Amino acid sequence: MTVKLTDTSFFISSTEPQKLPQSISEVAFVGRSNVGKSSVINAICNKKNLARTSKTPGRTRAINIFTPSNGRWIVDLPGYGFAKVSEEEKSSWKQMIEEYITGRKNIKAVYIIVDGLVGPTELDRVMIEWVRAVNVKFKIIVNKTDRISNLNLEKLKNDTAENLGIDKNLIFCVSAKTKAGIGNITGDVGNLL
Ligand SMILES: Nc1nc2c(ncn2[C@@H]2O[C@H](COP(=O)(O)OP(=O)(O)OP(=O)(O)O)[C@@H](O)[C@H]2O)c(=O)[nH]1
Ligand SMILES: [Mg+2]
Repeated sequence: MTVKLTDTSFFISSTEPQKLPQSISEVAFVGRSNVGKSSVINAICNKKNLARTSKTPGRTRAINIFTPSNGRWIVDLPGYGFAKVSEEEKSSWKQMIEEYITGRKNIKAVYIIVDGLVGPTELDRVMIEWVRAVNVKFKIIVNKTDRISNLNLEKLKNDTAENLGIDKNLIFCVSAKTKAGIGNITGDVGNLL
């Protein structure tokens, strides 16, 4: 069975992951601040303003949960690595993200979004290592491909796979702006949920 994402609506927002109920199934989106987590969620659900997006990094400050169908969750997490946030706030976000991910029985995958123009950063590697260590499945989304001149999707996928030392099949190259490649994520999320 594949879950359709077109009727996704906002469910709840929380900064206390330990108080969240369990879901039937869920997927979460993580990544550095401003890489387009909220934009990708809007794109896969084909909705403009489901998740709040912003030009200013640090927009999403809580765990925001959306649901395409009762008990099935799409989870937008705050971004990591935003320099302008105080150390205290950074560490509280880190704790919130880690507590959330480790507390979920039915999490099917974490999508780690990286910036197509910047490429994977040290923080992204740390995140990958961490989700591996806690035994949660992950996939990589390379977003903002519209900003890459002379885009060669096959090469981008190969280079990213090599760079991160992971299987090519775990990588999606997309643009939340133009919607290029977004259907593949919609399908993948629908299948996982
Ligand atoms: N060119 C381009 N811009 C994008 C794309 N996706 C997102 N953006 C822009 O990037 C900025 C950040 O997008 P968000 O979706 O708010 O990013 P986020 O990762 O949720 O950010 P935080 O919640 O602050 O961590 C916005 O100005 C978006 O319009 C894309 O595919 N291409
Ligand atoms: Mg966001």
